[in-house]
Amino acid sequence: MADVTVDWIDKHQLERLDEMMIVVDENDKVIGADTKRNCHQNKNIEKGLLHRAFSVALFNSEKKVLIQRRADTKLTFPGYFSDSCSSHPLSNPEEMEEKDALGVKRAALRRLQAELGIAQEQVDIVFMTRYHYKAKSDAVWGEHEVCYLLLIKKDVKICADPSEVSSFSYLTREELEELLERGARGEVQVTPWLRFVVEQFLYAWWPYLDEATKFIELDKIYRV
Ligand code: DMA
Ligand code: MN
Repeated sequence: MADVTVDWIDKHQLERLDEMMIVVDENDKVIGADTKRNCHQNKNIEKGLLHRAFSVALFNSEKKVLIQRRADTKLTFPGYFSDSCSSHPLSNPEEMEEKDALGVKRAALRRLQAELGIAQEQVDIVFMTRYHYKAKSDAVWGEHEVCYLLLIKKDVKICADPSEVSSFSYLTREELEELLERGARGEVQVTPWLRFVVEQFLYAWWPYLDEATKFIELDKIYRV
């Protein structure tokens, strides 16, 4: 800890830096475990440290997608607009279970509850595909993940935790396009994975949400 400055994060986010991530190779094979703190430092990422993550796109029955703005106290990408919910499965037997991506789905349920107050029995999660990407948040911190993209179609009751999420809204395709354009003009900050997920997947899925399972690619890992 002594070698890193994290003066914008609060006690809650600081404690979360001890969470144990699942360390994987580029094919998503588990090769170990390491802390959230170590996994998100650019100096370790530059040496190849890679961890498993997930990203949720939640659509309501009006076919609008839930977008959150990350709390200003988040370690990485504070205050950025992002996907419905993103986080990491933890290195424990329940969240490492690979059959039907059960471990990642359990982690998603845990974080939907923690960040957005979404009751676990409310949701049915579909594992769509994976993408491998790397992005710097600042000079010290960044992301390097094999990320499971999860789809939820459900009207849910939300009660967001302000230490995780500063605001949220449901956007149409046009409103999301406008948000990404504002991001490109530097008027707002948008996470790199939100931009990738929307441009690579959501624009294509949107007209076919009722039959989105036809887009499932279980064995593929997109390289960003
Ligand atoms: C990590 O998200 C996952 C991706 C896809 C970037 P995060 O920083 O929101 O994780 P957490 O909520 O656990 O801090
Ligand atoms: Mn991460």
